[in-house]
Amino acid sequence: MNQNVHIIGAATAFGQPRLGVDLGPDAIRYAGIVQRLKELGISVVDKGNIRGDFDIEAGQEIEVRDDNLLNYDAVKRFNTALAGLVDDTVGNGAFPLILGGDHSLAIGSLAGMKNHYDNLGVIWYDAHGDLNDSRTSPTGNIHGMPLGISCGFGDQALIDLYEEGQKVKPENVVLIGMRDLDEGEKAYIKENGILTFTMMDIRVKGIRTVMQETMTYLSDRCDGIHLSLDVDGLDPSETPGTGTPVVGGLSLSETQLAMQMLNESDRITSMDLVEVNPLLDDKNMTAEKAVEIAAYLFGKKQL
Ligand code: B3U
Ligand code: MN
Ligand code: MN
Repeated sequence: MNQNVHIIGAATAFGQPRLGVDLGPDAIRYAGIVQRLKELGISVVDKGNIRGDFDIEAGQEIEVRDDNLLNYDAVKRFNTALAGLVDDTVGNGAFPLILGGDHSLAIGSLAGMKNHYDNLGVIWYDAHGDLNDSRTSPTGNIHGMPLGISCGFGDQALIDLYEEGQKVKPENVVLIGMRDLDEGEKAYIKENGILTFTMMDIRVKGIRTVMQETMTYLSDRCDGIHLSLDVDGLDPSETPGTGTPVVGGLSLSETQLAMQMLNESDRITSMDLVEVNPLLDDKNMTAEKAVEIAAYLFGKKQL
């Protein structure tokens, strides 16, 4: 693992309707992320928050368009700025740790990574596939679309954001924790043969086997591996402070083991830690779990 971490606060709420997820990066800071990583011997630089070239206003009207892509321009501007920062971070030899913020930020983080990796692998640890486009989305919320967009599916200007073309190949993607997939997403997974571990698969195989199979699959084909971890991948009893909780998720201890195995693989190049919403939380426990998850990725052990 790269021991030189740059934290980027991606303070966006534009990919979904609930205010407060833009406060996620600061909630994770208050839960002690910088200190915890430093205690593990990691060099940490906090680059502060990015909001794009605009400010969010509480109670703002959502920009409604007839194409089922809510807050389209704001999402596009925000992610263009984020992609540039991620690109520079990797160019400076650091590991970008992107704190969210809603999951639409992965459009920008993956676009920034693409400049450095031709065969970027992606581990999408989430209750959701985030593989919709405007046609298949039941909500129009772009946080349900970033992985599809990064794979070259959906709105062309978002696909071409920062740099023309698809950022990730569907065959380099692994989905873990799935339990709330829309019909269009299921079809996309089947058509593209995306390696998918539903919660049912995890209950049958165990998280250890799932992570082994994930890394065996990605290791040979990929030059870098980006972990995009949505805290709603965990069960809402563990991480209640998130906008679209789904029961029946991963436990913290399963996630700790998954992170420890990723640490030992020494292949992870970058991470999104997203969808922490302190306004929906209970005493900042979701941000505290997020810190715990990051600590295991960077080498924390129980003994
Ligand atoms: N699949 C639904 C729900 C959803 C996706 N991602 C989150 N929620 N967080 C959608 O709106 O696309
Ligand atoms: Mn999710
Ligand atoms: Mn997500």
